[in-house]
This record gives sequence, structure tokens and C-alpha cells, in this order.
Amino acid sequence: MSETTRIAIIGVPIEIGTSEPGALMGPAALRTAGLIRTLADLGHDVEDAGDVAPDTSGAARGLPAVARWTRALSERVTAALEGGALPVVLGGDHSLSLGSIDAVLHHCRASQKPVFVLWLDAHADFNTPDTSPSGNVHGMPLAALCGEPGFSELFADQDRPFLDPTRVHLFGLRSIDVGERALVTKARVAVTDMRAIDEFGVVAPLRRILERVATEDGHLHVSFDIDFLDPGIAPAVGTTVPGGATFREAHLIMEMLHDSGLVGSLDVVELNPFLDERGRSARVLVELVASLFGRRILDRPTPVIEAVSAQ
Ligand code: 4U7
Ligand code: MN
Ligand code: MN
Ligand code: MN
Repeated sequence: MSETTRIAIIGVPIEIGTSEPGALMGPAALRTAGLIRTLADLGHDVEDAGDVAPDTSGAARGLPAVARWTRALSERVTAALEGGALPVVLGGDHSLSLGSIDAVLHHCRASQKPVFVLWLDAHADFNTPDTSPSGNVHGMPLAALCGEPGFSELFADQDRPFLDPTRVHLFGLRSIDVGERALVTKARVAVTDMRAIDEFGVVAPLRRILERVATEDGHLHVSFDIDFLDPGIAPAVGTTVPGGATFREAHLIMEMLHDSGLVGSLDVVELNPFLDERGRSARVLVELVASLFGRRILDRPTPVIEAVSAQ
């Protein structure tokens, strides 16, 4: 069936990047919903590296506090990548991607691999402290990673590698702030918004992204914010935005990602179990991650698909 992948599960019970409490229970809920077992049953070699626990004495919120998590997580993700494992980072709020992607950037600088990010999210998460209407850091990680100004408190490393915004792809966007929109446009971030998905579906835009990553022999980091999904199927989110992806669309994305063989690291973020309904959202996420790691209905390509693509 599918190949065995070494997977390192890293929990990040952070919620200081958001104003809605509850996301710190995300890693526990995903484990309760059977994530580890599901991946192991698919034949993968899964190591649960536990939860990141930085020294959180001192500032309770804001960039200096997030910086402690970023540093601690970046070390853990680096260790996983260096050991040849594929890191799966469980959130926690989306500010954790500062740490996971920082590690990927450092790792790929050494091997000179271009880093691509597929950002599955209702939001752009491209605010700076200047443009943010809320001040919440979970709405800012991409701006910080791409080197926008205002984040000097976050990274001690003066020589840190930046993410190339033209290699970031926002997918599923349906909520963006005014100042944030100007930054996204100026930085030439790639966008497939919900309007495009309504018109073209998920297959054509995703295929183009994957072709580009393959052509440039890049590392693909997937950052999955649960609010990418429609709140009707995944209610466990702090800021619900109606009109999200359906289960079928998300599922197909995961299957295409698996088939591409290009995914090198993954975040699963923003699950707030306190707002869930009998664990539904956590279970949906486990289903989707299983598809990304090769769960399929048949152990061969579906015949209908072969027939259609041969025409
Ligand atoms: B998430 C917001 F103003 N843009 O910056 C902000 F709408 O990680 C929301 O995608 C950010 O869930 C949402 O606070 C961050 C807001
Ligand atoms: Mn979001
Ligand atoms: Mn997000
Ligand atoms: Mn959110």
C-alpha cells in the first residue's frame, strides 16, 4: 500500500496567541481522537515526542512570551527533521507556526531546498503589530516569517532565513483585514480564495501548486488551520467564518497531498476542544490527517480515475 514514513508528533499547547481560551487542549484532544494509533495502523513509524513546555515565567502574553514557545518548538522540529522524521505539530493556536516554519527554513537553508508553504486557512495570518485589529499573534505568523517589520522581539537570530512570500500559498481564504490585504498584495503572496475554489474546485489550483514544488524540488510545509473547514463540519474554532471547505474538498486535498509525496512537515492548529461538539471536530481532523498519510479506499488507484485521466 503506501510507504512507511517516520513521523514525529509534537504537541504545542499554546493559546497565548489568541484571545479565546481552550486551544491549549488541542494536542490532548487529537491524541484522544486516536491520531497516533490511526497513523501507526497505516503502517507508519510514529513517535509521540510529547508536548513542548517552554519556561513561561515572565511575560504572559505578547511577542516576548510567544518567542519562548517559538524557540522551544523550533528546536524540537529541527531535531525531528535532522533525525529524518516528518514533524507533525499539533496546536495550539497558529502562532506556533513561527516555530515549526522557522525550523524548516533553517533546515532547508543547509540543504539549499526552497521552502514552500501551503496555508489552509480562512484567514491570511499576515498582520503585523501595526496592521492587526486584534493584537493577537495567531493572526501574524506569516508576516513575521516573511520578514515584515515589527517582530524584532520574536527572533534572537539576527541572521535568520526568511520565508519567500511568493512561495507561500494561501488556500481557502475568506477573511482578510484591510492593512493585511495591502501587505499580502505587496508581497505577492499566492492566493486561492474561496471564490476561486467555488469556481474551479480544489483540484486545478492545488495541482499547479504541487507541480511548482516538484519542479523546484522544494520542501512543502502544510499548515492546516481548522477554520479552513466549514464550521458546520468542524465547530471547534474560536473565530468561525462561514463558507469554508467541505469535508469532501478537504479530503481530496489531503489525498492529493499524499499522492504528491512532497509534504515534508505539517501543522494542525487552532482546534479548540472546549468549543467542540462531542469530539466531532477532533475526529474530522484525525480523518483528514489519515488521508494525508495514505489512507485510501482501495490499495490501487481508483479505476474510474484512471479511465477519466486517460481520455
Ligand atoms: B487564525 C484576525 F482580525 N485577522 O488578526 C486577527 F479577523 O490563526 C483573525 O487564522 C486572525 O485563526 C485569525 O485577529 C488567526 C481578525
Ligand atoms: Mn484562521
Ligand atoms: Mn490561522
Ligand atoms: Mn483561529
